[in-house]
Amino acid sequence: MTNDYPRFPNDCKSLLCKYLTPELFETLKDKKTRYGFTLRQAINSGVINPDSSIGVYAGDEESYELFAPLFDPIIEEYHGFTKGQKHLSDMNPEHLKAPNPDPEGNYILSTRIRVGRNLHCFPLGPNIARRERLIAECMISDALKALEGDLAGEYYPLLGMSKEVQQQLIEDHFLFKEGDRFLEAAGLNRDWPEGRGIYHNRDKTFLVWVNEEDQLRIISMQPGGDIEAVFARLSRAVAALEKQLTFAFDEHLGYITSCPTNLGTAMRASVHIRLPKLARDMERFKAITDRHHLQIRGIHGEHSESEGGIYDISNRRRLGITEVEAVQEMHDGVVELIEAEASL
Ligand code: ADP
Ligand code: CIR
Repeated sequence: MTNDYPRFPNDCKSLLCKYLTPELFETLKDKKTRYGFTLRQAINSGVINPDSSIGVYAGDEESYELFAPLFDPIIEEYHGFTKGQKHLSDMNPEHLKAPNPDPEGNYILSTRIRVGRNLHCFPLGPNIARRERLIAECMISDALKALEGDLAGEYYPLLGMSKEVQQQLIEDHFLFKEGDRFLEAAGLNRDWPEGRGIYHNRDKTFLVWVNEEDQLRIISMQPGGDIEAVFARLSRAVAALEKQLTFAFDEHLGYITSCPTNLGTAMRASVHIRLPKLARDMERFKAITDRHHLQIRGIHGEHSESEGGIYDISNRRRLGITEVEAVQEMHDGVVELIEAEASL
């Protein structure tokens, strides 16, 4: 047994700490995918950041096979999805029954649904080479140029964007932030900002992030709680992009993403919602979100805090359920959260 097993603090709660035993480390530590990705790279984010909730990233599709003894239990615990299951997709907006839970606009500030996608012929972000990232950017921006109607827009590379414009886009919840320490340790910020950018239509209701955590984050968002309209726009946009790009997909794991929490639908459907009274009783708040498999985030995305009683509420599970089911879970939970807030 070697002594290069990583040191984790005693109070470490990440799924990496939970499942990476010294024995498993020993079994996997010398393996390398065809694209050259290793266990040490896969776990670096969780080793450097022991406060990670998960702590692992894949460098390519093969990582999920080669390091399966580590990834599988993490995937199972996060999504409640087991090895024998097959992942099914359904992005048909007609199957969704999600009328606006807040037609008067008292609680929901905005709705956003995103999916992650990666090109099937490239390694994932943690392992992509500089030249490959630039080629991916070129392929994606070309595909975006062909979009029409309300999806038509412009691609804005991060390289050359003024700091003021970048900061404003981040504050307005349209653009990814810079310097995320979890992504940094995963190798996802290499050669920053080259190869990264954002596409959006005129109204900023349809956006695509290029080469952040995944090669594409396809986003539909708008003020208010019209979840059905947001989903329908996303579904249309994904179908239009699929005509031009081939995305990495596996029958068992669904859409392949760099973080195992995004596998499957790669979908996060969220509302920004004002719940100041319920927030004073976090036990009740969490009982509702747990029952509906929802995640609570702060107002500036993952690892941020709530401000003014406003929360980001989204589906937690993304694999082993369809896109329609993921959005339905979010909708049904939000209806119950609003009922609870209104009763207080
Ligand atoms: P991701 O959605 O890719 O998991 P984050 O949690 O980092 O990433 O969120 C990205 C950005 O999207 C943040 O600025 C966040 O505040 C914003 N956002 C998320 N949900 C909503 C929403 N329902 N309305 C407006 N902005 C949102
Ligand atoms: C972490 O482990 O905390 C980060 N690498 C982010 C994990 C993704 N979080 C999530 O809940 N979807």
